[in-house]
Amino acid sequence: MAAMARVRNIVVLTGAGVSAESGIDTFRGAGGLWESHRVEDLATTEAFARDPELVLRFYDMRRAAIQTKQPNEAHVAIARLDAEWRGRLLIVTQNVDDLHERGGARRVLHMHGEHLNAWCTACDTRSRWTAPLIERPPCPSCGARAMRPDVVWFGEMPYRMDEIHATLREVDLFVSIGTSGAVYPAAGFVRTARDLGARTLELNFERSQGSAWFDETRLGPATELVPAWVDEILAGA
Ligand code: BV8
Repeated sequence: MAAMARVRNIVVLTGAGVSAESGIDTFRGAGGLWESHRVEDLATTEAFARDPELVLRFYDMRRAAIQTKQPNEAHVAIARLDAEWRGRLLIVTQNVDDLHERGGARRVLHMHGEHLNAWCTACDTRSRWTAPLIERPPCPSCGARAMRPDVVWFGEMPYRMDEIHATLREVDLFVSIGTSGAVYPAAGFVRTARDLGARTLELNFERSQGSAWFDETRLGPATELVPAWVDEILAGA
């Protein structure tokens, strides 16, 4: 990357590609999660209303699966950046796994929710949850058997958007890692950052749908690209 004006504030956006080498399915790649399941059948409030058992089983399977996986070198490198970067840093993840946290990252924002939280539709409480939901267990707070995955479905508003936009307004460097740029509003963040004068870098296995908006795109596996980029940015800090 060409010599940059001093970078102080970084936003990192991650998608399923950062967890792919940990063995967690991506959504749109070969054998991706959605290919064996129609999105419309699983990740919408309508689907949940129409067939709650199907949706609960889908998320129970994925919640259990992530608990058997480990963070990879990309998660660990992002955590090293988090620990050593003296400026502002926000790791906005579209992922609902907990591998950023288990890799050691702290400044993580799950804009699409988290597998390991359950959301009670009766009392609105969110509880840490690692077990299945298919049996409709009672909410720890109100006892109602009304919990759903605490995951943002299509047509639902992603979490903490005000905070994300406030951070993007101050960003100097926006780095997108392992996302296809297929889903909004996340896919639009690069344009917001660019329009506000930030430099933009994409680290991905293949060009994303938003590649044209990035100053630079590096292609390859996250476990190679991300540690190398973190070394570079910390050396120039
Ligand atoms: C909203 C949680 C508005 C659930 C997810 C038309 C009809 C209906 C809706 C829309 C429409 N047009 C636009 C919309 C809006 C819609 C949308 O964008 N749809 C798309 C499909 C067109 N968006 C929404 O509905 C959002 N909400 O707009 O609300 C609103 C306004 C007011 C009031 C209320 C509401 C909500 C979107 C969130 C949906 N939930 N996930 C779950 O996980 O089950 S989205 C899902 O896709 C994932 O969370 C993921 O974040 C997201 C994007 O996928 P990626 O992470 O990018 O993964 P993908 O497989 O696509 O790509 C992986 C990439 O990694 C690839 O590029 C691959 O090359 C790369 N890779 C693979 N291996 C590696 C690698 N890179 C590096 N190393 C490797 N080893």
